[in-house]
Amino acid sequence: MKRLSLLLFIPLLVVILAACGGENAEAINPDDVRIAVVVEPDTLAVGESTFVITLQDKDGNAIDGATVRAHGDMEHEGMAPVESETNESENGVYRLPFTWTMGGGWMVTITADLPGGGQAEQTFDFFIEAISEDSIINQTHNRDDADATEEVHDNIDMEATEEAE
Ligand SMILES: [Cu+2]
Repeated sequence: MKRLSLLLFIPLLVVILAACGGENAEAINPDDVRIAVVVEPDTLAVGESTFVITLQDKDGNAIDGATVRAHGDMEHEGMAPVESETNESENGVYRLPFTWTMGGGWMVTITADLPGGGQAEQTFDFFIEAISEDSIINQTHNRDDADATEEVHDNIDMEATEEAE
């Protein structure tokens, strides 16, 4: 019974120490930082988008207080790189505006200057459709809004009939 209570006490102590450690902003080993990126909207097309970047340590704890940068290059030569930066985050999630200036293959390097010093970096590949984001939204809208499309067709038919007379 004594051994059991000791076993319970040790994890509790670890939790308390971990909670206190946050205030000291202990240096995080950059090799232990996990960088995850989701792009909004999820349709990858020319135009404005947002990188939703999550920073976590090796235990899955959110990392706030970093400065996060995106540097995007196309796979071919002769394009101006696209850059973006933020130091605002919530629960380790950083939102970074990013503009895809051309369709094709992109390499985006996400760099995080960590709060305790050090830098984590990871490169992600994306393929961007040459059509604009707006045209994709419009296509989807028309498909979903079948009634509106039918109305347009009705109008066209009426006009055609009038012209014929
Ligand atoms: Cu290009």
